[in-house]
Amino acid sequence: MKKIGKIHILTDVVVQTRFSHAELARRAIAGGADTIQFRQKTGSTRAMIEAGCEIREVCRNAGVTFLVNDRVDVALACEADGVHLGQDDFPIPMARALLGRDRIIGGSGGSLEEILKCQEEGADYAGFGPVYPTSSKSDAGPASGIEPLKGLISRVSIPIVAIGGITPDNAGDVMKAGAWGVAVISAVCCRENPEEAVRELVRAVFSSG
Ligand code: TZP
Ligand code: MG
Repeated sequence: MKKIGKIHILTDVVVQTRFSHAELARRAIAGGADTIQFRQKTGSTRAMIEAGCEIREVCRNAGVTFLVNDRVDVALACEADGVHLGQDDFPIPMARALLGRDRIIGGSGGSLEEILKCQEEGADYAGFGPVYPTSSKSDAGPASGIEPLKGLISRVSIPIVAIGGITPDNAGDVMKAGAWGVAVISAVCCRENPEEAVRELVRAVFSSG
């Protein structure tokens, strides 16, 4: 059974430089994160594999799902539980051929069309966003708000993870809109105490029903 968690924390060492990827993963898991997505856009492949393997150990010891953003090769090298692929990344069907049936493949989209494409191509879940304004992704489109999120959830069958500007204050609203879970960068990585930030998110997500 694939474990697609509800609290996806994306590790990021650009929006903050105090903590390494593995340290962010450790703190997020201590706060209750059930999925860690390793997100590193620059640097050598070797450094990515080293960081990825370190996070994999942290996640494996805690029984937490470990996904790699963008890089199917790094996911394979680190024996990750899966990958998260955007519209311009590795094509989902080709990733599936390499990763096999059992690993998790998440897709990303900012519109109903893109999310339906992820579903048709065999994604296990899709990240939809930005739902709220974000400064963590330079090429993110305009924020959708809640209504389009709700609308698309009624049209797709795979779990939808909301992303973009998610905080403990609005996480309950996206869950009420029908999201399976939330994915967060700055509201955790940039907080003075990332562990406490995840605890607040967990409370908002699980008390929204
Ligand atoms: N995809 C859509 S918005 C976004 C990504 C990766 C950035 C989310 O970051 P934050 O800081 O949680 O808004
Ligand atoms: Mg990507």
